[in-house]
Amino acid sequence: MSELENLRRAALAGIGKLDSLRGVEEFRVRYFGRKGEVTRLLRSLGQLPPGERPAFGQKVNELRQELEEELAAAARAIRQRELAARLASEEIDVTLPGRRNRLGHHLHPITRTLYDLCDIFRGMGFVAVDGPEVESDYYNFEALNIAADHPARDMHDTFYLKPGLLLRTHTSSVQARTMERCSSVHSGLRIISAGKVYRCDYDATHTPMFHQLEGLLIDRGISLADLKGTLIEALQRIFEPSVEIRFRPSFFPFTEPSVEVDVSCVNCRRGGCSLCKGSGWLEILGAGMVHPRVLSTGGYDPGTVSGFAFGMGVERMAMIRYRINDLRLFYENDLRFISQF
Ligand code: 2NL
Repeated sequence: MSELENLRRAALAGIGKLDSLRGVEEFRVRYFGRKGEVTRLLRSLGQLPPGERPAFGQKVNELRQELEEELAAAARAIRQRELAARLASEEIDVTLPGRRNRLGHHLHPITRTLYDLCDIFRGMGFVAVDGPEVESDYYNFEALNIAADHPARDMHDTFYLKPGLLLRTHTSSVQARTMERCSSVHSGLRIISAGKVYRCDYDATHTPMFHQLEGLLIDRGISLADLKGTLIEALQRIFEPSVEIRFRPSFFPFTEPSVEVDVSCVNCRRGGCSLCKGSGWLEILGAGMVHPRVLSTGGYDPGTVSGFAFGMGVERMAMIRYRINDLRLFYENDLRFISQF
């Protein structure tokens, strides 16, 4: 009987110290498990003289019932405490104002650059024309004097939809269409065409879709001097009036002669830096006098009129303008990037 009382005291003290459900479970095993202390007492009943068995049995059962009730109460209290702690830590203040969705009012840097470029050329009398992105072989290549065996026609560069139909690889196709449409009406032409172009090329510095802006001017007596004057004026406006400009001989199938135009590095002013890869110059556009064959295909008489044309990549312009070193940033639509412009 005194052993029983000792066990009771120890057990009640143990229950008082419980502070986790795991502890409750360990306690249950220790006292009520197959080798538990209360279980052991019940088993020892058989070793008592038969006369003492009923009274002792009753005491053990009372003890078991008492401990089970205390244990259940302790478990309830622990559960209650854990719930209260969880509710406190996950509390939501429903009176807080919500987070607003940010409105997309910023112009994408490509769009900004495109608009600014168009504004400059419109200010010089050029009219913006538009045309299809799905284009025929004829307007994209043939009308521009790009022979059937020219590398630019290669399947590696051009997305063909079916024979004779493709995604335009440059916006010159729009100018070829405009020449054909307008040559019987006007003796001259002064247009820009800008938009998306597509090339089967994808790496750190090339995306399959990018933007181009091209210009075309046709009139009587147009010379390379007009091309130079126009481009110098435009580039000084796009960058800064003090920008230096360099014309280098080049080749395009649709112009003759052809030039490539460099501007002094806007970052280091020709000192040499990573943007210009140490050269001090940035290659910015290609241009030239319209090839006589392109003029006559467009319906103009190369004996009467001449013209110049130029083309530039808008992504490249935007990268130089905003000092962006990774082309991919333009296409990820990350508001943290877009919002800076
Ligand atoms: C470049 C070079 C160029 C043209 C585009 C053109 C258009 C017609 C007739 C003649 Cl319809 N030329 N466009 C001329 C020279 C260069 O672009 O590097 N573009 C990114």
